[in-house]
Amino acid sequence: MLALRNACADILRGNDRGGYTVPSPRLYPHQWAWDSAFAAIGWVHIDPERAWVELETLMRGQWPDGRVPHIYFHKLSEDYFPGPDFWQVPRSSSITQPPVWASALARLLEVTGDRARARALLAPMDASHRFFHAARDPKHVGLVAVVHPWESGIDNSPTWDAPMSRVDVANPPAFKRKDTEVVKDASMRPTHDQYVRYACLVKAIAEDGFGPGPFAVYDPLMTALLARAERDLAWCAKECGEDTDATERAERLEAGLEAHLWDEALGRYVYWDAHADERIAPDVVGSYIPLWCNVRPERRARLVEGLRTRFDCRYPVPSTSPLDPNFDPRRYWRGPTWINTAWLLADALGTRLAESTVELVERHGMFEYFHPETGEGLGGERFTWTAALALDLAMRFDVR
Ligand code: 9WN
Repeated sequence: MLALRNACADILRGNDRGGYTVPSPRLYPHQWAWDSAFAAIGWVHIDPERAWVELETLMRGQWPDGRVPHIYFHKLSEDYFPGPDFWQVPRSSSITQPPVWASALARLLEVTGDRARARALLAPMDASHRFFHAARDPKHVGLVAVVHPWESGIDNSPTWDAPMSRVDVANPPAFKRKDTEVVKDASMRPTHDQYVRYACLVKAIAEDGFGPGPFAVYDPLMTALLARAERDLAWCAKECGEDTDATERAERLEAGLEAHLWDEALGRYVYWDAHADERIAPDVVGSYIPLWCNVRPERRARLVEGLRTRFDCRYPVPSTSPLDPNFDPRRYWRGPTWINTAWLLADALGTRLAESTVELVERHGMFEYFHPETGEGLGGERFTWTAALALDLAMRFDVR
């Protein structure tokens, strides 16, 4: 445990840029939203003061409409595509990311008991949640839609193939990728065609006044993370003696998930393209993430069964089921195992998942993602959330 703790501390300290932690020094050299929340969960075990600073810095990038941008560019440099010019925003991207920051806040408050510091973050976090209800639910059904695959956090999942094929690519903006200069094996990253579509969507979102743009897909992962974050925010507010209607908002999301995204025949949650009015159902890990929030017991049992039978491999949980025709074990979000989704499922799946996740990291290193059978480390190196969340699993599940 001490060796793991030291290795994780080394990654977090090495990726600290003074108030924020970059996800990976060469591949992702800025501040990403959900990465920062995961980093805070790791920092708590190493330096709780630094964990608070991580969340405070994250919320300083918030837009007046409440959105927490998915990337904040503290430094203006040419080391990442797309940079702020491409987003047409001075310092940030224009989309958001899965909201785990209030869940990180709850953890910090629980560990440190620092109510004053937590209280100062309640209003910005509340506003960040309201943004999703106001701007990411075009049909007003009590769910969260993503307006770009990058907003979903599981960016290159096969889920996006059908809606992305409908994106207008008639006038693509010029761009030069940086990711394939860092990750030399292009088979681990999205294709050129996918990047053209990502870029066209960024442009369309800017043309829509940073409104939703042409893409809107209701997402069980986003909805579940917000539902859980609303409950965690309600708990923090109560601890701090403040009022909030986060519990009512959580209930609305939980009801939305059950009413619109559950597929009884498949036994999992599915995605819903709001514009094409089409359900999207490749067998991907996001469909099971509602285990992280409050779902009905009989549905929990079916989700757990699905993960055990269709996602079985040496190092679970692969991002796409090995039984799904889209499974690709080395390409970004189309098959590899990621530590953050394992962490989100660990409470539901138990100690064995925590143990195999810690073993994966100890044997193969702090990579961005991993081959689910061989454990080969893939993508970016010295990856922050891999270190932060493996440490958290080791501590909470007492993995030795
Ligand atoms: C685009 C930073 C981010 C993660 C995402 C992951 C990847 C970016 C990219 O890296 O996305 O946001 O350039 O590929 O998919 O979940 O937050 O680690």
